Amino acid sequence: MTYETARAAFAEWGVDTETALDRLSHIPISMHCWQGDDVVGFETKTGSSGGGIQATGNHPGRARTPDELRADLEFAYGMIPGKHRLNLHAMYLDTEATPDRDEIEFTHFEPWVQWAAEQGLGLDFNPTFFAHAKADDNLTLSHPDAGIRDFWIEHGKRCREIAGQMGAALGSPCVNNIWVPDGYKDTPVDRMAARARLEASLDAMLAPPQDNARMRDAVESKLFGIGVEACTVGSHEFYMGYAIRKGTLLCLDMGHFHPTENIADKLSSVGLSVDEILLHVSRPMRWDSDHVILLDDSILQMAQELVSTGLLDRTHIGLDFFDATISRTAAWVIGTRNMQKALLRAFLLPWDQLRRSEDGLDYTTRLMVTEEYKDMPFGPVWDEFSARHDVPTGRTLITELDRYQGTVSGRG
Ligand code: RNT
Ligand code: ZN
Repeated sequence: MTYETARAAFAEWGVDTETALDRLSHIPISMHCWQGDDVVGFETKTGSSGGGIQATGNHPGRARTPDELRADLEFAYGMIPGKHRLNLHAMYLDTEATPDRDEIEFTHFEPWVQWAAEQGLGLDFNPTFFAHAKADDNLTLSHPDAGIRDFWIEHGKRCREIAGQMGAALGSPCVNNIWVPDGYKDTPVDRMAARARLEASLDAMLAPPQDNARMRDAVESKLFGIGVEACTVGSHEFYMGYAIRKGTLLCLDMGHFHPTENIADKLSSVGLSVDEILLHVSRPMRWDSDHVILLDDSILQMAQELVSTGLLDRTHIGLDFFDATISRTAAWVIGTRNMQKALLRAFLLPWDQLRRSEDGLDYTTRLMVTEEYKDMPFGPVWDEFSARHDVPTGRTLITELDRYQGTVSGRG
């Protein structure tokens, strides 16, 4: 089917595909660097990630240096329509120097900033509170030892400063997302003390004022992780309260809730209380497993909520998955495009009719429309979007992904 035929089919429902294509081209997705190297980073002394984060698999082609990671990213962005962002973690510094986490500076990230400017990418940032000897107890900002807390507070402060400079250099606010692994394997006796320490550390870290036009802080909650099954200090309630009281962004990671909770359903509630939301779009399988996102119901519902609530303008869409059993570049491309495809489908829904049915308590029509709509020709509209952005689809895309993987398979 041609794009023109598909366009006419949507027009019959009162939907303009051109408007949808235009809206989609203005939505940057923040692609996470850590899918490219299994969350290892470029520090000289690295241990395992810890904190319940685990990439599994040994597919060839893991990026071992910043240059390899940038080459892989350039290829991936070339297979993804539109202009996007890169989400960097502090442990991905690019420098000959060997600063500890409490010594990092903007200069250690300058090659990334220069490259991002050349590529027309925005940058987002994350302090790295794991994969470090001072995080081995799975306690950082909430550690009972003030010395360890201070070390991490200093790391966090430096990251905020680096994020601000990144945002200033690229003319686009850098979202600095704070996630700490802090928690307990077995039932703690004083949760309040741990949470009070986390709160005080966050307050100290966030005290230096930063310009909203340069950087914005986000806080990310979690339900549990491997090794911290009994209690996560930074729980959803903890951070939701914190974000509301302190005016930070709230980060919702789709793998950080009970498996039967619908994260899409949370947007409208959270959006009433916080100014901006950060998403970590992910696919948990039985636990926070961070599988590559599919074009499945959870992603489609997320996109629909973003569009129907009008929260798209106040939401930063970041991705958070890592699979080391498949081509890492293909993982980026597949996942990022799926997020875009979900948004496109949401833009193409006949919202007026759906809202009218719902407001008139006509749930039959609402159900008939959403189900009949599943047969609509979304594919040709997506192909048109990709063609306009010079990006292949279908079998050509698969050939390209295979070809690139062939060039990196020999990496040791
Ligand atoms: C961990 C969090 C966090 C990390 C990244 C690497 O459970 O989801 O966002 O995945 O910071
Ligand atoms: Zn996350």
